[in-house]
Amino acid sequence: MEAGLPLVKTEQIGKVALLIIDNPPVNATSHALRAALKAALEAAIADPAAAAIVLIGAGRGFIAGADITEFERKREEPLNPANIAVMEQSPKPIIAAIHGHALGGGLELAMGCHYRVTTSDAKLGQPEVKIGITPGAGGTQRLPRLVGLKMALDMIVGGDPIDAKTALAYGLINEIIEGDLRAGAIAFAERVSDKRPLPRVRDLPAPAPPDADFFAAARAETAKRKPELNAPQACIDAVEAALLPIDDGLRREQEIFGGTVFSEQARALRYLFFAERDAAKVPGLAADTPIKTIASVGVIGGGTMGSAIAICCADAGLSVTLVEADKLALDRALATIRAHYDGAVKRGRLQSDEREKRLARLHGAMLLSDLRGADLIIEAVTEELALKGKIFTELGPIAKPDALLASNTSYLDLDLLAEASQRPEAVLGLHFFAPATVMRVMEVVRAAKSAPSTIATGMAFGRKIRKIAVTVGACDGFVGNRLLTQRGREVERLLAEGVAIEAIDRAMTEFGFPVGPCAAGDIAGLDISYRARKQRDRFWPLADAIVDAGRLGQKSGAGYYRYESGSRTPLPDPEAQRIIDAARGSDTRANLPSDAIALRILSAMINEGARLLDEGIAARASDIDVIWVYGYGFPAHRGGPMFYADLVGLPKIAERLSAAATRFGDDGLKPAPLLARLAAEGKTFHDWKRS
Ligand code: 3H9
Repeated sequence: MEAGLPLVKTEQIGKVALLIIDNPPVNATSHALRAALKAALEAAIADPAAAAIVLIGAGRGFIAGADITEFERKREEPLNPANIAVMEQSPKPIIAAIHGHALGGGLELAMGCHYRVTTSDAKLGQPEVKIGITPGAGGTQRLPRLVGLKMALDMIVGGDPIDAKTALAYGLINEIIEGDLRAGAIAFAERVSDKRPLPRVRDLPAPAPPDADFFAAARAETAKRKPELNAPQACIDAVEAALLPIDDGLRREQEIFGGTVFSEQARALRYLFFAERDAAKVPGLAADTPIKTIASVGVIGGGTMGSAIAICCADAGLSVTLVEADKLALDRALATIRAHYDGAVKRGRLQSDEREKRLARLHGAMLLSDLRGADLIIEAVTEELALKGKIFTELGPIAKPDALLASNTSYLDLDLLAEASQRPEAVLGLHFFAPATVMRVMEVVRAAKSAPSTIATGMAFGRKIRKIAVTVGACDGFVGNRLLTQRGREVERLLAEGVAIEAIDRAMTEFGFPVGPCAAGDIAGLDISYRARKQRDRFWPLADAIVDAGRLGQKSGAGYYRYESGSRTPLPDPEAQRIIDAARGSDTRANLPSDAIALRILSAMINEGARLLDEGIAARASDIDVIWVYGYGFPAHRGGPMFYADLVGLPKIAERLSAAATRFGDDGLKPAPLLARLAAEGKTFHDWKRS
């Protein structure tokens, strides 16, 4: 028998009512689903034919949580707590049958059931903290009662899910079903249908803290690791409320949830959640665009970047051939890779047998012709057009006919490389960010003649190596480095006005960047941007003066800061400031407040973002944000430069830029036409769509 509610279907199997939650793609508990679930629960509870009720998800998982899109406005009843109340008052046992994910509100609903069974590969978690909120349907009260305070705190403050085996060991679930979940859950339901009293999580005793300073220690540790974020601390407050009688704890949880859900940080993190997923959708690329299979990758160049790219590929199970020009360089690259894996084993991040498997996927070679079998060849040699051009010319006839040819260039003309290869349709840019093993984003650069399937395959390759791939157009610097150049230019202007190096960096770290722009330059190596400027006849006298003084950053022991031998800690260095002051011909200091410095730097970047949208290099503002958050350490809780601009208000950004253009007599500082237009129309970058 089947009764038809659209989002929750009920099937009666013997004496068990099976409630199938079917709200693709992830069974998020939207308002419609919550209402349908309430109706289905009430009907099954009232139905004398049902002795037990099983809740199961259709599709690839149980429930991924609340529908995040609804958090921008007041959510309508019935909310999940109402459904949990119905379940907890049920005189019949209710069993959650979990496969795939039970996350957030999904796990909260499951904990409102009397029993939980899962497949062996199920994952259970409270990831709310990752979108800047606390659990809001009893998770902070029921989870500690089931698994203890320590585990609950780890799960709720960390946000990472646990696997079924761990969940069973901690008492979060009652059984792992081997084989068919539906059949196993029904058999479980039949077994417990007569058992009374019904076990309810709410009836478990409030957990006791393991020691007196348990919560104080958790707060201190979280403040140290995530000083800028509000939600982790709010999560600790909510879990602490589990010491109260359950209804008092639930009330406290609601207050705390209400305080986080509309916060700027939560809005920014929610925005990023969808921005990341939107980045996967490439405008103009048909859904049925053929994607080539990439099983083997050739990497040319075993420097820092090439080695890291090879590691990313080997980590993802791909076979990699790394080509270097001579034996010495090749041995050095392979030793770097081995050292990377040894370090991971030493830190407990990798099992030693897994290290051996990954190393076994890596082969060294010294001839381009060794790449003739590769499905994808990524060139990652020094940023010199002549050298790269020569490689692409040679690759054309060597690579197999359907291979893709990619360059990791950051600035050079991809179309020239494409033409050199004689198969421009197969050429694309794959721009990784340093350190490539850590940074999560990758620009997939579309050259003028890149075939749609080349781009679609580049995006699929990005997913395969667990990067957030973003398609961008080809130009000098693509998206990320175009903004980086504007940031550097504004830093140069601030230095010229007499703002101190440390004041600039402090302003940006106070804004939330892990390091300021000057310290970041020291990490990257100041000679790299210096060379790029010289190639473009770009003259930044102050930045140049630092490099001309032989200060290349961390690698030479001094840049904008000085570094003690073996240390990466930037130490303020009066000598660097003296070099800058000598180059600007003044040692007067300008004392701008941090927020004014940050706004100036960000406005210059935002203006460039507007130009990138206008030029079609970036498809949407959120792509720029994703690239800057995951490629350059822009603070995620601020959403990215373009989201930040919308938050501050485009008129204010435009006004600031106009004032700077007048003050410096530089038309290049004027608001970009798109920014000026949106500001005048009272619109946001988020509203903007390419016509
Ligand atoms: C919560 O539960 C609060 C509670 O305490 C209750 C308070 C009252 N909502 O990631 P994918 C979309 S807060 C709306 O690519 P995967 C997603 O945008 C929530 N939409 O798949 C995408 O759409 P599109 C706590 C959602 O297989 C599509 O589904 N839960 C939601 O790589 C596929 O997503 C979380 O934070 C959602 N909750 O990964 C979990 N989730 O195709 C959030 C996904 O149009 N979700 N979508 O781009 C995830 O972590 C992953 O989606 C998951 C699947 C691991 C489940």
